[in-house]
Order: sequence, then structure tokens, then C-alpha cells
Amino acid sequence: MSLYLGLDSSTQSLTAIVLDVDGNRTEAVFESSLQFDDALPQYGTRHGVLPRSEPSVAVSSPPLWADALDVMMARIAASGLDLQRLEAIAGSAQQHGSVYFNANAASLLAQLDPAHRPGAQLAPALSRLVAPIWMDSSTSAECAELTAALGGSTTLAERTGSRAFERFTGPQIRKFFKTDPAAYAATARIHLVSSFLASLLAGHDAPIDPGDASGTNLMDLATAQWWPAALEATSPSLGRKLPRIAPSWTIAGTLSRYWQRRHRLPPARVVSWSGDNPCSLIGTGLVREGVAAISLGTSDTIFGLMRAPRIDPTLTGHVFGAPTGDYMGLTCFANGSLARERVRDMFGLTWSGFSQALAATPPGNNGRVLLPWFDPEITPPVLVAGARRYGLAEDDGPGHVRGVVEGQMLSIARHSKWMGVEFDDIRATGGAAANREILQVMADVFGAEVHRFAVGNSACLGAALRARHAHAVAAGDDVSWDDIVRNVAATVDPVQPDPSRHAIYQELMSVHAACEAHALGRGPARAM
Ligand code: XUL
Repeated sequence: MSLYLGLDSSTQSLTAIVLDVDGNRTEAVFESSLQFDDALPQYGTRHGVLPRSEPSVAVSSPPLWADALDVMMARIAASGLDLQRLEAIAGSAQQHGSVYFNANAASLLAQLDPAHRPGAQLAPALSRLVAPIWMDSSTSAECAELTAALGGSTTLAERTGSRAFERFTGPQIRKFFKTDPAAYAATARIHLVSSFLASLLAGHDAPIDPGDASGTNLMDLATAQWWPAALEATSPSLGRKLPRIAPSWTIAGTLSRYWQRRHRLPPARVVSWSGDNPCSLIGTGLVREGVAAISLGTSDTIFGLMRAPRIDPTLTGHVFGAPTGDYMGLTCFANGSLARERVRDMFGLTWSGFSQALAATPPGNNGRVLLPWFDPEITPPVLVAGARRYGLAEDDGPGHVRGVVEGQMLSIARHSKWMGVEFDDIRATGGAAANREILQVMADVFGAEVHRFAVGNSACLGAALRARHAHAVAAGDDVSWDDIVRNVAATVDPVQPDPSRHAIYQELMSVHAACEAHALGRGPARAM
């Protein structure tokens, strides 16, 4: 009956999903994706990033994101769907990136010419032509300054959910202010990627939701409002330059005349956008405590909903606002797929050979432990790469296969305990979730049922579900998050934990912790 559009503007691509909701039935009736590099080659991005002058600097182009939205809206308009039924649009965006508007932006946004693409029209609204994105790691000095000004890393984490991180928006804004004070002074509005795209759809400033605002080091988690001391420590008059923070289900406006005329779209409600991680929380159905998603991608990530904002005492994890109004914990591990591939290649295995080796080795690996830090690791922080072996012979292929998977799963389990949540249900996503043997180790380590999650883009699905939720709230309907994610978050073919194997891993936790402490204390070991 009613259509809801979710958009996901990620680092490399833009995806759209349209849900058709009729009573209890929800069906995805449209899905499309475009790669920025391929669809808009004139911007010269590689994997969505503009050519780099320094390896630590990563910037992209707001006009590119705007034009990508235009390409996608044209596809949706040509889809044959009855778009008069489109009620609401919400979005998900890569977190932390920032867009700098000058004083012309407000009138330009309201008066875009529907005869032309938005990108070039927006360029005169920018006080900074490029947008720093989450891959930028060039703000260590600013992180140190903000940490010192705000009472240290623990205080910063307790107030904002994270210690200072280079990619977070506050340090990025401070660097811009320090390096280009004139352009900073000419900046009237600083948006996140999420609120920039929502503003573009609505034709005026959209608020930032707590999910994405918590990726700035500037939001007070307890009040879900900007933290005055952090704003002051970052740059002059920052409070006046940032949009307000408002709940994730806030209606920012209706689709502006620009989009209505350009693509003959209806005046659908434009809902606040959020970050991709908060949107994935909804898209994987994590609307209660006790369910976690583990994404096995280039990096491995675990996240789950928390009712209370508990902080990781080791300061490696993040607390973000959740689109439900709760909180979410997230911990990231750099050595994900590449570490698994490294072991596979070291012993000349195929993925099926990798699975066979896993099946042929005993749970617990006879006490042998591999800490697979082939690349510098985020959790725990390891700056000098090098895998560490305990009791594992260099030529023991099957032992390494089990070692890498157990090392990863034990690390994920140990370093997510700070969330204070016992997980009884895990949704596994990402490429390696296709491997049932890996999921068996996951189930046994956590003692939880593991569901392979069938949806490709959980952030985009989450955005579409958020559109539905916000529309219902605005219409005064009493709808629960459980209802919103029911059926959509249906999973297939769960992997059951084995109690005896779980007991082995419970014992191994302390062995793993001891190996890790030893490896960290002893400094860099021999690299493989
Ligand atoms: C989260 C983070 C990434 C980006 C990717 O802190 O930096 O997950 O959101 O889009």
C-alpha cells in the first residue's frame, strides 16, 4: 500500500531500497546501487575518494554525492513503481564526514533549478570544496589538543561515547579552522554527510540525529545535545555553525520542489538521515538488548543495542546513539578478511580447503593461540603489525586456520564484554558469513545461536525501515520497533552452539587474554 524509500550513501556507492508495506506484509520492491567512480567518472574519485596528496588525508566531493542522488532518483522515477504511494524517505550515510556551507547555501538549496543536476549548482554554496571523510587520519595533533582541553580521554569517552579519534568530526573541524581560518570564518553551516543529503532533499537545513552526532566527539551522550565545552575547545562560534540535534525520527520536511519537478516525485516526507552503523542496527533487526550483529568484512565489527550508555574502559569501542532512542556499542577489528585470506594463501588453500581444515581440527586448537595482527590492529591497539603465535608451529597449516578464526572470535567476544550485554542471538553479515564452519566457531565461542543474515545492504534497509517508523510516528500510529523489523529481519538456517565446545572456549578466554597481554607487553614480535 505505502512505499518507503531508504538511501545509503556509503564511501564508494549509493544504494536505494523501496519497501512496499501493506499491514503486516513488507516487501522490497526496488533495489539499485551505483558506484561513484563508474556512474560519475568526471569527479575523478577512486573508490569514492579524491586523489590523495598525503596518505593520511582522505577527502571526497559533496557535489558528487548530490549528483549521485540525482542519478538514483532518476532510476527510481523510471522504475514503474506507483510513486504517488511514496510516503517517506530516510537515509544512511558514511559517518564522520563533514560538509562546509557558506552563507549562500540556504538560498541556493531552496532555489535549485530543476532543469539541471544539483552538483554544479551546489558548488557556490560551499566554503570548502571537499569533505574530509572517515578514512582521514591526519588530525592526531587536534585529537591531542581536544583531549587535553576536555579533561583527558576517559572524560571525553564518558561524555561523548568515544575518546578522540582522528576521523571524528570535531578534530576534523578543528584542523580546518587551524589550517584555513578564512574559509572557516566564511562557513555558515557544517553538516555531516547524513544531514547534508537530508538538507538537499528537503531544500533547507535538516537536523543531525544522535546516531550520527555521536560520531563527532561533540555530542553529550546523556542529553543528546551538543556539549558546549567540546564546541568551545574545537573552534570559534561552532555552536552557531552546527545544525540542531533532533531524534532520528524527526521529519526534516517534504521533498523539495526541485526533486518534485525534476523527477515528478510526490511531496514525500523527508526523515532525518543517520550514520550507516546506526542504520545497520535497524536493518539487522537489533532493536532489543541481547542481539548482536557481527560483520565479517575487510574489517570485522560487532555491534548491538544498549539501553544504557556504558563505556569501553579500554577506550577502543564506541558508543553511538541508536535510531530507537537508545544507544549502540560498536567495536572494530582491523584484521578481518585480509587476515583470513593471508592464512588461506600462506598454506595454498582454497576456501573449501580452509573449511575442511577448520572441520578437521579440535575446538580450542589444543591450547594453541594465534593473535592475527597481520596489519596494525584497532582492537586491541597494535601499531606494529605482526601475527603472534603461542604453541603454534610455523608450518602447521590446519592449526593456523583454526588459530586465525578462534583468535578473531575470542577477541571479538572478549572486547565486546564492555557493552555489558549477554548475547543470545547473533546476526552474521559480510562475505565470510557464507562460511558455515566460521559461524560454528562464532556460535561456540559466544554460546549463542548464529543467524546468517540474508540482506545485502543492512544500512540501506535500516534507512527504509526508519522512513516507515518516522512516518508512523508522525501520523500518530502506535508502532513498535519489534513490529517494524519483524519479518524483514527474518534470518535463515541458524547455527546452534554446542555446550561442550562453549565450555572449552570459556576456559580459553583467560588463556587468550594472557597471550594478548603478553604480546602487548613484550612489544613487536616476529612478523610472519
Ligand atoms: C565508523 C566508521 C565507518 C564509517 C563507514 O566509526 O568510521 O564505519 O561509518 O562508512
